[in-house]
Amino acid sequence: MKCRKCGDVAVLELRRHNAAFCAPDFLEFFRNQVREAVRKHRMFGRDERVLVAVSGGKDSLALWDVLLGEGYQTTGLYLDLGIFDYSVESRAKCEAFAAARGAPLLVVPVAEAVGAPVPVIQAVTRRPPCSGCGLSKRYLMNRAALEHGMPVVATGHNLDDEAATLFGSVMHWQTDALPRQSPALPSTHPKLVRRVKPLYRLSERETAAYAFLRGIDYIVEECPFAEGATSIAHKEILNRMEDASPGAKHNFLFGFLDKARAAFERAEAVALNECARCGQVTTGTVCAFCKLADQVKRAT
Ligand code: Q46
Ligand code: ZN
Repeated sequence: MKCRKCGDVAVLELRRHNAAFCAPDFLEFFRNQVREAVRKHRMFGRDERVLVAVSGGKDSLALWDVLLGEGYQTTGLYLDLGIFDYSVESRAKCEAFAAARGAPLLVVPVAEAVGAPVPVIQAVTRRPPCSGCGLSKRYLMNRAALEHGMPVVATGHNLDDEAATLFGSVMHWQTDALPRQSPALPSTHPKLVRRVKPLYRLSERETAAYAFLRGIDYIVEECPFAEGATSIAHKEILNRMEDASPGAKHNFLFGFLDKARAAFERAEAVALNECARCGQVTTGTVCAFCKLADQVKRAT
């Protein structure tokens, strides 16, 4: 196998691109995909401060690494979910990454914000752990960005994540979720920051290769609650399709973004209010996060 760019020995074959690359040219290919994502969706500019949500995993640390290399003004945000050893280890990976690069990192413990860590929230609400966790993460990312004057939050979602989410939404015809499936969600309220996913053009295998080749020390274990999640089943199905037909995931996601997404956008905008308690954006009177925190407070 030879590198498509320079003809040297290739280290990685990308079947969906019908190409193979040596290490330096793969890294450049990877960065180019991020540049293209940022450019195409006008994710952020050089004059803007970007909050990069990091979990300690390969995707978010690879993203931060690329953005630092590109000279963007970034700050990391680690949300400490309080999920046993997984959180202890993943926090240490993020802190070591930030310290080695002299990059600023904010750490927000969910237990302080909500009143209890994710496993306790799960027990109190008797709902799947990812439900309270996901809600808290979205809320706290936005709040941290607002508090620190940053107009945009970037997350490490990759092509596999996005294709699996789309697959799940289509399987259940969650038509209100479909318009929100986008590499870049604009700010629709002064208290809602932009949300962007600069890795959406890159597969999980590619972010793993990037992290490995860049010597990034990341947490390999998944969150213990991820096991058995339907998103993992959807990823497996898509991987089988990808094996049989390279490019299947890419075509599924990009076809939706290019040809179908607009059809699901609602004509009328949803009215947004400020939560009577915390002032963050909600469609009701009190936001879901404040309700969750109340429920936790009553039970603990
Ligand atoms: S939502 Fe669920 Fe993740 Fe939270 S509880 Fe773990 S798996 S970390 S992406
Ligand atoms: Zn609130």
